[in-house]
Amino acid sequence: MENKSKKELKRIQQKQIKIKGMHCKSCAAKVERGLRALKGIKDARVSFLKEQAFIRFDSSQVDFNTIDKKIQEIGYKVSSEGWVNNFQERIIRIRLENPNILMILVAIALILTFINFYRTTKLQNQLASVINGVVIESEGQSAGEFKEVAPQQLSQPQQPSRAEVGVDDDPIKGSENAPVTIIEFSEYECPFCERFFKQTLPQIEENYIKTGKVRHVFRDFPLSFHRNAQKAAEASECADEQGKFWEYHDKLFENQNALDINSLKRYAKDLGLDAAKFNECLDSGKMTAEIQKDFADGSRYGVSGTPTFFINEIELVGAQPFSAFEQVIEQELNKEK
Ligand SMILES: [Ca+2]
Ligand SMILES: [Ca+2]
Repeated sequence: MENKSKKELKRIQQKQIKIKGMHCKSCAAKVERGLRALKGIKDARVSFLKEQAFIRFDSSQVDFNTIDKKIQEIGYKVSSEGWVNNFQERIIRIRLENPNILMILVAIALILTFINFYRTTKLQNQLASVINGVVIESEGQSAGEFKEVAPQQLSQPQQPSRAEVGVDDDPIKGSENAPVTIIEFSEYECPFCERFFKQTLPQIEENYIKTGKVRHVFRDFPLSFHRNAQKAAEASECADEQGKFWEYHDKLFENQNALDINSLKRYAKDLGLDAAKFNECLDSGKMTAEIQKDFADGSRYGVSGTPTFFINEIELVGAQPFSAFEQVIEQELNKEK
């Protein structure tokens, strides 16, 4: 009997992995859901802030390759650092019906109150979980950290209504009367935005934009940790001023590795724009406020990462495959009928 339970323990493994490219809460929630759906996964928590996942699984039912493949299927990559940790499983289960542990927790809470505000807040979160009847796992620094982030990951982004997500004054490609509008919040330095541009957008363009069913709106959401994203967005608006937004937009995604000011100016010249006018627009910061407005609007709509799309009122996050867009677009087109 004891042997059997030892065997079971051996089978259950904990791993912490680095996942590349998650830029939003809902991306992490999606990975988490995907992993949890796998047979043999006992628990999965994903933090987009740390780009990490913490997984507990039964190694007799699921192996690393399957997990790795699942993450790739969802659209992300286990980083080259790969499986970085295999810490010992020591789980302290705290339940409401165990008053001793609950009292210890309360005592710790009191001590922590005097240590600092942050730690107190953390413990309060734990207590809240206990009150909700949730089993707390607290051992191993990482597991604890994940726990704090996980509830935020799981909160679903606000679903804005059709009226709320506006096209503003931003560039539109496609028929004015198209029944479906895709509003993209994106930027030029983000690798997943590039992936959407290269792998998915051509199919949307071919099947829906050219056929008058969909119009595509591009709004700016430059992430602060991308050094050139703000200026690149401004440059694209300067190109729009001269009627060449989409050509310039394509050029930037085709040259994502070179988005410094000189390159931005060179691309304008290559596309036959009035260089003096373009440079003056870019250098003067004329479009700064426009980009900031897009960013503020996006944040208000619940955008927390790029690329984020609103297909009519439906939010789609990340560089999803064409099929994901197709499904929502078709659903919207059928509503029109
Ligand atoms: Ca705008
Ligand atoms: Ca804009």
